[in-house]
Amino acid sequence: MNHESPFYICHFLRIKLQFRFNSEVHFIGMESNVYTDGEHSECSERTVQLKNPHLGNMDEDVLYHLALGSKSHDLEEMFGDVKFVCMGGTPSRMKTFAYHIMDVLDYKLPVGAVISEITNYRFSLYKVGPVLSISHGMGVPSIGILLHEIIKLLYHAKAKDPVIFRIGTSGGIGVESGTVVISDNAVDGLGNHFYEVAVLGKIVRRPATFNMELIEQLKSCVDPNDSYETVTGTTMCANDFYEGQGRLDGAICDHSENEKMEYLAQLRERGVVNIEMEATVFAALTHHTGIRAAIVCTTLIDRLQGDQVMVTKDQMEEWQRRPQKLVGEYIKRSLQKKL
Ligand code: R2B
Ligand code: URA
Repeated sequence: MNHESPFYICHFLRIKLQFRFNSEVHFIGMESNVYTDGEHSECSERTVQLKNPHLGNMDEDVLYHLALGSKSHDLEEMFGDVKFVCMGGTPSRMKTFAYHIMDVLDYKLPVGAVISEITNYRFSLYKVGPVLSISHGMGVPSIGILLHEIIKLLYHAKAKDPVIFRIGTSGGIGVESGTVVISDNAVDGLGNHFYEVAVLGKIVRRPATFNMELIEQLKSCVDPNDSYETVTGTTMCANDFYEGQGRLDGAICDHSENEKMEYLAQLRERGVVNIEMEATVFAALTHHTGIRAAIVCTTLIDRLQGDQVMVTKDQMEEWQRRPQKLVGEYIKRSLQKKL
């Protein structure tokens, strides 16, 4: 089916964005600096915890980059059923993923309908049943902002025990291009296992930790008939695509080819399988708020072979679908309680 066909154009799931600033938001069940909704914390399924004592004093929480608000929108009505949030770099990939999830969950759109963005102010957001699919842009600051707002969104929506995935692209080290990597560890460009942020002029460090049970569950969803490998390993999160990943092909470069190869070999020895640009903050913010989360990336290049990403459009599309297939399978089994 051509989802973009004019015959299917109708604004399925489109929600008009309105901001109102005059009703009240209540945060219930305040306990030290951890916030849970008392009504829901007794359920077997957990609601999201925020780690911010100030939010309870605010009338409205404006999720500015999502163009949503806790008073202007009925977030519980809109997102209370969310069980999975899937993030990826580009709007088009996340739209494709939304359609993939429709197939996986056997969702049928009414005749004449297409999936449409709920919001596309800074990030493109789609919802298919219990699955949110949202683009995160490039790099730690961009996904960091999105994570703050998505975690608050899940909190306001009273979502039960949601899982967050990043389905992304990366550069591999010593693995064939197109290999899928499930991150079991995240390090920054200095090899630190934490996410570092300057707060009030001081460095605050938060452990970049993944949920091992979730990783094992994902591994169990790997299709043994796949024509490519799916591996587990450490992901290095760089703050740059060029110099920060040791490339020789940026506009500026002060290191030699030998130095680059030595550095990549050292990374490989320490268990780094791939390099991307979001893993530390993703692991740290989800871990700090007690949300299960995982990163599944495809590799677009083996960095031991070169720096330039030279992939045909078809190849790129096929490789990008690989993490989507794995996460889609996880979602299906999870909803069928078959994990
Ligand atoms: C992978 O690809 C992007 C850079 O091209 C970046 O967002 C990442 O993590
Ligand atoms: N994304 C990255 O961050 N690095 C690569 O080499 C490829 C994709």
